[in-house]
Amino acid sequence: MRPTFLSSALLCKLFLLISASAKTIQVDWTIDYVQANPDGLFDRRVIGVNNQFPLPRLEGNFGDTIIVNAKNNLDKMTSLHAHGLSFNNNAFSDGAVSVNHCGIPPGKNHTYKLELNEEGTYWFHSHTIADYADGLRTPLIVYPSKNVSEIQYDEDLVMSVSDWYHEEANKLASTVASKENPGGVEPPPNSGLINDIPNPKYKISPGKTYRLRIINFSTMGVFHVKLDRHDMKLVEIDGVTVQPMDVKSIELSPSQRASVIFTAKENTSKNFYILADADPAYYDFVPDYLKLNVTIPLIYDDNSEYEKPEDHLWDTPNDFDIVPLDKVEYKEPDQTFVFVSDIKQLDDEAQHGLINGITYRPPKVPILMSMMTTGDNATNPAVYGPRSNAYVTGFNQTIRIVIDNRHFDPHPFHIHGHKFQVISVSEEKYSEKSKFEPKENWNPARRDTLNVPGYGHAILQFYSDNPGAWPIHCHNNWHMIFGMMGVIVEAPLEAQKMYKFDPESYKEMCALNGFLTSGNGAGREGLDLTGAVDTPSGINYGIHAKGIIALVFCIFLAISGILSIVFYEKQLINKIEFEKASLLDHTSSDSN
Ligand SMILES: *[C@@H]1O[C@H](CO)[C@@H](O)[C@H](O)[C@H]1NC(C)=O
Ligand SMILES: *[C@@H]1O[C@H](CO)[C@@H](O)[C@H](O)[C@H]1NC(C)=O
Ligand SMILES: *[C@@H]1O[C@H](CO)[C@@H](O)[C@H](O)[C@H]1NC(C)=O
Ligand SMILES: *[C@@H]1O[C@H](CO)[C@@H](O)[C@H](O)[C@H]1NC(C)=O
Ligand SMILES: *[C@@H]1O[C@H](CO)[C@@H](O)[C@H](O)[C@H]1NC(C)=O
Ligand SMILES: *[C@@H]1O[C@H](CO)[C@@H](O)[C@H](O)[C@H]1NC(C)=O
Ligand SMILES: *[C@@H]1O[C@H](CO)[C@@H](O)[C@H](O)[C@H]1NC(C)=O
Ligand SMILES: [Cu+2]
Repeated sequence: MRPTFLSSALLCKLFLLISASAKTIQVDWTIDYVQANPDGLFDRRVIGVNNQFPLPRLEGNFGDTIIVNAKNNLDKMTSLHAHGLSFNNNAFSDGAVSVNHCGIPPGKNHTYKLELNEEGTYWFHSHTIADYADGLRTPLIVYPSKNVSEIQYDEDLVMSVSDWYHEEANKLASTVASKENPGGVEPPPNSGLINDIPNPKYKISPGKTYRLRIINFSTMGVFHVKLDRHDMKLVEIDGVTVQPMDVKSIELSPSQRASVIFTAKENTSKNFYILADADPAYYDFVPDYLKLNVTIPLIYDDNSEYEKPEDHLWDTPNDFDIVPLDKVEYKEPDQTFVFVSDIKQLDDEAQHGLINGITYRPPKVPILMSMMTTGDNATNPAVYGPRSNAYVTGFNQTIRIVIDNRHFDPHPFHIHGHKFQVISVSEEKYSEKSKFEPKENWNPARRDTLNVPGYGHAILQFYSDNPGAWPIHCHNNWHMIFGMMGVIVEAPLEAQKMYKFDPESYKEMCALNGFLTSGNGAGREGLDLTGAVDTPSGINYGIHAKGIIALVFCIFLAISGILSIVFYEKQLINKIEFEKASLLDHTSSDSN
């Protein structure tokens, strides 16, 4: 195409602007265990970087590239993933073990390349078992290329919220999976953490305008955040800049982000609090020691007194009222997938996270590598192996995904590689007749993580312009460990043209983590899947009648070994009753 004089001049100017300032930022990270006491209550071993915890923050401007040269000094495999970045043209750096990567073996190095082509608030975390719950996570901030008139502010503030365990979450992941935990209950955290430190506080200056970027690092907790007695305007969700909207409170599910703008008061005679309340409805049970409501000082003057906070009404904006600043109009889908998500028992007498009846098990060859090495057969989902939950899309298509949640737990679903449009979220059971009304000129909210209500459903859409292999999984880390994951195999034939892939160059590193680097899901040619990972399968309802359920929360993501848990049905029923009760409690306290 020959650009016109005007547009080429413009493009040239833009390019010069970006390239003049675009930098490559190199960081050296040695990942290792360190001692830390992040909640001020308990000293423990955590996963840190360069002998530090919390981790160094990653930040850059739009157009920059961050190169992370990571050395794994742990005694086990680990990995790193930049949550929310699209990795367009860069799918091998997404870091999801068994999907587009093999993970970093102990003692080895790997270099991740993060191209900052999307501005906003992201986070960088491990994608291996419970490593991120044990500390391997940090904010990743991409500062805007230009200041839009709607969103003006003087300074950035960053706040992470998360739940925290005193026991190592990686150990919990294996005891959750043993006879020692007969209830099969997801372990409740010991505390809530802000910024991964004991006594976080924010010092602000009168009259200044701030952008507070909030990131939810939680394993399972949902938080409601409010700046007491300050007006908040929502301007970003999950890396998508939105038309400013007045909000009273912000709810964040695990891995979601939001930015709010607020202006500090002119008067420094009082200090205030930021309130971050964990929602008890999302825990199996709330132990006495768990402090749900955390307050963080918002300091104008160290000598001023604190104003007692007003009641915090959890009044979060609805995704359907949020409008992205850049318009992407709603389209009818070209291809639709329905994902029935559930947690059920399979023929190994164990309980698993399921998508369309299949629990994800890592294939012998990471899916992106099969995609690159199976020629035309890459468009056949069977090629990726029987437990890979692979769904193949075309190129440049509008893809619709329906998540039909058949379980009582809500699931915060996350897709790699895309910011999807939120088309519908409903507490009602999904059926073919489930309807939503597309609005005229609709510019639906876009985000990368969406909470799908218990026994409800959600509909989301994205445009398949990013060839690669992208996990779609529940970001409740326990559920992900249970295998609640599928993989979008996006435009495989385009991916083959786009990437040069040499299986040899990955062979050594992958072999150390138990992976092959070419062929189908079994590492063979064509559709010969002899020896592929092919268990467990079948839903065994018979066991219920016998009164005993064995719950094996099977592996996930290339972690070797099976996490298993055995428990009695009675305790499962107790758990369900408990969840119902706490939901009821929550609803009644909310309406007070
Ligand atoms: C491995 O990574 C560490 C930490 O970034 C760095 O200091 C070291 O030089 C790297 N080693 C190699 C062989 O690249
Ligand atoms: C945006 O505005 C802030 C505050 O005035 C300034 O620090 C920043 O450099 C501006 N960014 C750009 C890209 O102009
Ligand atoms: C973070 O996600 C957890 C799990 O869904 C949720 O309980 C918590 O409220 C979220 N936090 C925020 C600030 O939204
Ligand atoms: C600052 O606020 C306090 C209490 O809200 C008030 O008593 C005082 O008069 C105010 N001072 C100024 C300079 O406005
Ligand atoms: C936490 O804050 C919410 C909202 O203000 C309130 O309804 C709830 O009772 C508080 N919970 C506790 C345990 O203090
Ligand atoms: C896909 O979309 C891109 C960007 O709009 C365009 O350059 C390309 O020609 C399209 N390819 C196909 C096969 O539709
Ligand atoms: C695709 O699979 C078929 C059936 O196994 C096989 O005959 C064919 O050679 C395969 N094609 C490629 C390109 O591997
Ligand atoms: Cu879930």
